[in-house]
Amino acid sequence: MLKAECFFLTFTATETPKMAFRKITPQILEEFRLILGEDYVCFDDDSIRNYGHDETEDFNFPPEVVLKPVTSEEISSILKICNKEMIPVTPRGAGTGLSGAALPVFGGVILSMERFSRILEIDERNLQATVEPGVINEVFQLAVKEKGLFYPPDPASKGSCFLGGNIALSSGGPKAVKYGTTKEYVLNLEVVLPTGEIIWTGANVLKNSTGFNLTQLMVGSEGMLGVVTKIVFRLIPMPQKTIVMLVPFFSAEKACESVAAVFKAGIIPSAMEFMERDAIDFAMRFVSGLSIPIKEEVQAHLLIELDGNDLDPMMKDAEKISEIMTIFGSDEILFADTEEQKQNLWRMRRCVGEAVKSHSVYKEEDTVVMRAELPRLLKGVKEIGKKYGFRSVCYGHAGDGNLHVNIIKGDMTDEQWSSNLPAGIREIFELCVELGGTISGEHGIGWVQKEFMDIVFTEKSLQIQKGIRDVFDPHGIMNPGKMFI
Ligand code: 2HG
Ligand code: ZN
Repeated sequence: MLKAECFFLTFTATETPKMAFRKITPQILEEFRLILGEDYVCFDDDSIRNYGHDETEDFNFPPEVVLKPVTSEEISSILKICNKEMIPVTPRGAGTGLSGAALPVFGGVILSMERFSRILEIDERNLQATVEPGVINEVFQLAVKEKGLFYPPDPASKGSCFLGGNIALSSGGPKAVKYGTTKEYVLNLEVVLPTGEIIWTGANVLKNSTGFNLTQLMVGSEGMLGVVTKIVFRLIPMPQKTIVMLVPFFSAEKACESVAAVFKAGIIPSAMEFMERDAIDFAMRFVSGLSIPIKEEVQAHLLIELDGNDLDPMMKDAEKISEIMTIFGSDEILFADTEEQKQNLWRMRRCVGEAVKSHSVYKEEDTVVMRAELPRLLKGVKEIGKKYGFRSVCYGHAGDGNLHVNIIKGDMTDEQWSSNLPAGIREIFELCVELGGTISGEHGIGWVQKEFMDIVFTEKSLQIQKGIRDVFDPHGIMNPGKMFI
């Protein structure tokens, strides 16, 4: 027994082994019921199954219990118990994540933020809003749009993802190329720490040079440093007009090459998306009523959007873009004439991820490089695929240099899939770093990418990141098993 105890003592919190955690006892369950009420302490089969997965491959890890708090104080009481009793806690938003960040890999508590669903204030005087983390992204966008205001971050899952999850993963989406990602809009956060204290990380101001930036440290921390319970966002005025164009190319690499040329010409589109031929084919088959004529020899498309309030300069930019596209061998450009046509083109782009994944076992990589290196990244991905025998479908936010690489199992054997793939993925990520990039642009590290963190960070850098986590979470109970091996 002594040896076992010594074994526990040699581990630091960031390497918390499963055996360091304890099971939830009936007494602890009773304490949770006293805090939340019977209805919000769930361990029925459906809850255990439904809250054991997110949108990452087919992983499912059963939690011991699903807790549904509605106040910061309730969360504080829960975390104090879990911290004392060494019970792992996985905070969960809508479960739309793609890197396994919300998987309860050590069982324990799923802390669902679904009841934190209030928009607390839209401050039109200061162009700010205070919301709870369980508000759906698009619900918030539409609420501020009614007041002529704009919250730009728009992940593909905006119709279902929670703002709290967008904070946890530092989510992006098509509009990031002009407006930036979630982190650019976060001014202040109320956070319940793993040890139960409730803090605000910053202030509701646009400029802040006061102490370390705990607000930005929380963004992208994947629920490992605490539970966000209030968010103060900055907002901007809503642009009134858009132009949307779908540009076909006979070469996918040429499509990628044309991207940097648009920005070099001084134009910043509000979206610049890339879809390989397979991606658009999958999408058109996946969503009914969405079909556009595509020539046999077309290999890729760019979906480009311009926004603003004055059509004249926007049209001039569109003409300039058309000239540039022609230089890179584009075919005839489709301009969406009506709002409905624009919506349809966006519906097609937004369903690509789901459409591609519905076809086969897959591995999704969220690669990102300097924008002008996109052609070399795409070429490299295809060469690595040939070398290891896997097919990929590529699409994503070309304007950000953020390419989603969906590796498709197809007819690879299980043996090939499990033995070849990690080496192939590692080569893709090494290429990203070679091209000035990194291994995740917006989906995060979570459970599925943690083995590749050494490609990007030195041991010292990883040690510092783990040390920061230990300061926030000395017992390693918050979302354990994520981001670091
Ligand atoms: C997108 O850009 C999203 O479509 C989802 O980031 C990507 O599901 C995916 O592969
Ligand atoms: Zn994306």
